[in-house]
Amino acid sequence: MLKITSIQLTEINLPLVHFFETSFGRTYERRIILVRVEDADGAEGWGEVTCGEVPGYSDEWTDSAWVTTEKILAPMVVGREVSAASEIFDLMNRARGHRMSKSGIETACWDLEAKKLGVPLWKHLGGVNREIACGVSIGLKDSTEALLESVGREIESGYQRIKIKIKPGRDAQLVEAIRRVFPDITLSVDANSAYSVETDTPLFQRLGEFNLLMIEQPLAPGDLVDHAKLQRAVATAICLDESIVSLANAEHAVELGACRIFNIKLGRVGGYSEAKDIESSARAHGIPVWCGGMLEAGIGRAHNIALSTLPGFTLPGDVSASERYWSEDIIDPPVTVSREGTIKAPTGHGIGFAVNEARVEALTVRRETLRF
Ligand code: OSB
Ligand code: MG
Repeated sequence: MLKITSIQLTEINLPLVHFFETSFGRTYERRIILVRVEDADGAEGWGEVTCGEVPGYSDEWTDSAWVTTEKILAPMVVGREVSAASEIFDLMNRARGHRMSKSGIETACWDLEAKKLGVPLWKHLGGVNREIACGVSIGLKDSTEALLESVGREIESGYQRIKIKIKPGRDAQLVEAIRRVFPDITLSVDANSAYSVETDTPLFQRLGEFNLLMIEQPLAPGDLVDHAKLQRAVATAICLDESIVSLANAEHAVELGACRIFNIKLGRVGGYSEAKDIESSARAHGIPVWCGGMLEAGIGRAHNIALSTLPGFTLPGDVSASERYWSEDIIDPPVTVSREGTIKAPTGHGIGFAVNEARVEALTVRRETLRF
């Protein structure tokens, strides 16, 4: 039995070590909502809402997530009794969408449940990978030289796969420049929906010459049909990110032939219940998956590590070391990556990292608690 008696929201402002730029814009500082849930026994769990500061990647953003969680979602969960964390997502099903907000609460409940059981969350989820393979996502830079330098540094650190962001006008020439210096590295591109099948199919055909592992989300999120057209026209595997917000989307993508790989993000799909369903469906269909990132602080990062231990996660994800983002993370210890480009699944209970509450306090700009 699980009965959440309070949900506390905390907004922290956390400057990035280096700005991060995608086809939809540049971020210097994160505004992150942390979710702390507590039950009648005083047990606690932590989650992180992974939306951005503007509705660029998805339609959720920090302020919309705050009011939605406070006024709509938390009241659907606080004081309700369910048999397990796996039922929390369904408690919120009268609210359409807002999956990142739902995920903040849902993942916190899974952490609490694993802590009460006295097991690492990744084991509680059915994880099998004791070490996860790590790649990095490199944003758009001010110059090609800066990009090449960044690629070199990440390869030197041991990361197993490099992904670069592209946007119209800054695509093939970046890939070509990287391939000239690094002919053999495992390389992907992520377009964050910036292209169209009508005008850009020849570009993606040309990218086929560069032995890319995948092309991530070239077209609009809702456009599975156009992704299927593009996948038929190009040699490189298409990976869907923004398009896959539910198990139904994932199965439609497979049926249409819209991609050959999925990126799974906890926030985008509404938490572990849906993420696990997508992972097992993908595994049944022979679709490899990997865990995406949303520039998470430590709590979100810890949840991504747990998710990545599920058996279908066979490709290096975007889960990387805390130090790439933060001068000091909000968890202890921070996430570190081995020379082989791996992260060990933690042995501690729940998410397996302690929340540094003094650090959180110092970064807090607002707090709100909903009680039963
Ligand atoms: O598309 O994967 C994406 C960051 C913000 C929004 C969308 C994306 C990303 C990343 C960064 O690629 C992944 C990370 O390092 O957290
Ligand atoms: Mg992406």
